[in-house]
Amino acid sequence: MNNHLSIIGVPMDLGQMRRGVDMGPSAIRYAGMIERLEQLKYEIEDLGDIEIPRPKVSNPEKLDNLRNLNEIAEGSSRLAAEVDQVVEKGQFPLVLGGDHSIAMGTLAGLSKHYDNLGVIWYDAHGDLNTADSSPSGNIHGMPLAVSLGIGHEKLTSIHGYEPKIKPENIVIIGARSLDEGERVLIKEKGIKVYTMHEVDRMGMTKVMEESMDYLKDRTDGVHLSLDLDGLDPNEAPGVGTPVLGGLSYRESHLAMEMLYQSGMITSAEFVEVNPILDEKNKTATVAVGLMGSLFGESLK
Ligand code: B3U
Ligand code: MN
Ligand code: MN
Repeated sequence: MNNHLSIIGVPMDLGQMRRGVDMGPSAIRYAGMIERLEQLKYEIEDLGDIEIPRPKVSNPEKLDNLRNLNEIAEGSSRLAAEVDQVVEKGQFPLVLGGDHSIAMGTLAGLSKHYDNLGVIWYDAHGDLNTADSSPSGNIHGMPLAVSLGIGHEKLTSIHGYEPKIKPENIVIIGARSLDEGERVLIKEKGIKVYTMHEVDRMGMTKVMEESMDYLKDRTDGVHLSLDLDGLDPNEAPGVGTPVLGGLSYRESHLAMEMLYQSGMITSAEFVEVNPILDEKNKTATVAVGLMGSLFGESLK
């Protein structure tokens, strides 16, 4: 694995309605991320936080069912430029959210460096909505669709090209709350999904083995986009849209350890940590623990 990690914080809370997730990067740093990763002998550069524009109105309008469209597009472009530079320098981008809308910027900065960027989307949700299918108008439910080139032009064109990723290079793990429009898109595009049903039937070991086998031959890099709400809310309560029946702490560590062993992960982001909704920084601490496993803590 790349020995040089560059940390980018993204204090973004405009992709959904619950304030506080913009403090995710602080909460994760406070939970001891840097010390933890330094112990594993990585060279770490903390690039600080991206500046996110504040919306001018306190009750944001839902422009075309896309709440805070302009500010999110602007913040994502800034993130894309920063991620792009990190990859250009040959370093591993580790992005801290912020709500999941930031993945549009991360993927925009990454994907131009790859012919076939793979994506592991670890999440209770599909994040495959468009303005037409979204029940909420919240852009954090749309970044995977946007990265496929489906959605508002202001979002799909971030960083000047589209699409960022191909449907056959995606694996979704942990899904248990998919909207109707998302189900249609998954079928139509043939996106590989391991819902909680499959995780329970097959076990996490098999899910990860299959996912990694599937991505190995078709991709030249794999991004891990880990939404903390993929985990069960008993173990990661500090998230804006908790869904019962999620991935356990143990399954998640196993998944991270297997990814470390595979050596295939080339970038990662940890999103949706909301310290205001959390219990004593538990969710940020879980996120840092998962980073430990992803970067080889128990196996290095
Ligand atoms: N699918 C719903 C809910 C949701 C999506 N992502 C999160 N929640 N975290 C929506 O609003 O698109
Ligand atoms: Mn998500
Ligand atoms: Mn989610």
